[in-house]
Amino acid sequence: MSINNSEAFGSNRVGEGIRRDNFGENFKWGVTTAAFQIEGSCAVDGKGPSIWDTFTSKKGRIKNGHNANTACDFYNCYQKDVALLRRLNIPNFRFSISWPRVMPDGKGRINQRGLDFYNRLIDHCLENDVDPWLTLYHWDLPQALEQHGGWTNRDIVSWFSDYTALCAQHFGDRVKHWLVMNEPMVFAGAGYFLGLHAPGRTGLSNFLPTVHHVVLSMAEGGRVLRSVLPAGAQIGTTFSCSHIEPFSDSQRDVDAAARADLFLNRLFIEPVLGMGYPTSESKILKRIERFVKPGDEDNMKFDFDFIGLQNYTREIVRYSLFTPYIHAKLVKAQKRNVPLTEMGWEVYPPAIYHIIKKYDAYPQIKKLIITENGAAFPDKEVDGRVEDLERLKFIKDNIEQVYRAKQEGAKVDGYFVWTLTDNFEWAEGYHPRFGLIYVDYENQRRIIKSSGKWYASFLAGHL
Ligand code: GCO
Repeated sequence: MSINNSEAFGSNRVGEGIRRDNFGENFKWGVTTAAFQIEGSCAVDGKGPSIWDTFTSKKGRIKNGHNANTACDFYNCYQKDVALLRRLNIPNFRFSISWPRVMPDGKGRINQRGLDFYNRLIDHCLENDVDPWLTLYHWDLPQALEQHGGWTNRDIVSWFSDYTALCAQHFGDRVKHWLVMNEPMVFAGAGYFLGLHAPGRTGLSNFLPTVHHVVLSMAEGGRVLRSVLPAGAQIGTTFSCSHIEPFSDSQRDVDAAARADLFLNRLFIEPVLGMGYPTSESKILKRIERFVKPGDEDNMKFDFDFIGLQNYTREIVRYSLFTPYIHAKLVKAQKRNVPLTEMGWEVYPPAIYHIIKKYDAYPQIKKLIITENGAAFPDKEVDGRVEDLERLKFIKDNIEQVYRAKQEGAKVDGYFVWTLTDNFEWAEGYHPRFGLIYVDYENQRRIIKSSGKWYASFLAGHL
């Protein structure tokens, strides 16, 4: 199908007529998903419960009381979804392994039926010329480990290391691209400080040890992968990144924006790059030192082959006396009279350009891949069609901004849309739809949206 972009969207200032070819042959195009958000089958074939199974079963945690017990039924429908990937010409498919599916208690016992599922999925991708990109941790910690303190317990570094080794041993012969963690700041911040995500813990006493153990595990995961995987495997990890601007030029707002940047954009990556935690710039963060043991500084580092950046919007930050610890708050997009997505996030494609430039400036980073970018809009199915022109424009505009950065010499080498099908959006339940493909949750019917058709044409080189 062809969509008349110029008619629908006017002229493109940034990337007039941008084509896949412009990015070169080695640029990786893909789409990203996460186990808990799509798989369902939460208690079959020997899978253990995850902290998200527990969290979603508690009253009042998820909007509309939704859970992910069935989600997109990907566990049973994976062949159908891989066929859709093919139809959309998407060459790279990023998905995550559910830790409790392969190790029901998080450590020790191995669940062969869980490993078999991922073997089938990986093989099916390869048979269809789709390259699997595997994320080891996309937030669904085994509940049994939470019973032992989860990420707040330093022993998790060795639990995670064993889990990583298991995956590397079983899938490393076929999977070439590996991502250790997905967005540590989001799961540490929302899950261990604000209590909005699983496991629902709050406060600095949970957050700070979590940060440190996640950083150690991320680097350790990298080392384990490097030691087990065949030469040539590409090892990365991903970070949530928000382009931040101060609300005004006042020194107080500028300083507040810098503090927000420290937590949202620098906290996890700098120790991994060998720069240590930015403790000299934050009194609160200095308290993390009580969890750091001799030798940790070295073990926090790992030389990743690529760094995944995930960006959705920009944030405007202002000084706030009443926000504990960081005295900075986000000025909600709803109050700024700007275009919004269904998540209430500002539609601002240049954010991804600024983010690429920001991380490109770290000389230690070898390669950047946009491992997630996308948007939720209120999709409507009309006569079997979903005309999501806002999402189409969002993705196209963001790709143009990636190109802008690439043309200026940034080391960005890939772009993955979040996400293939509509799915379970964590605490927001099923209401926000991010997919290139619409899901009717009543009957698991899929409908390729206009954005999906556009991406397919773009990837085929027809645009
Ligand atoms: C992420 C999240 C995704 C979200 C997406 C939209 O990695 O950012 O894990 O799972 O669904 O970001 O909020």
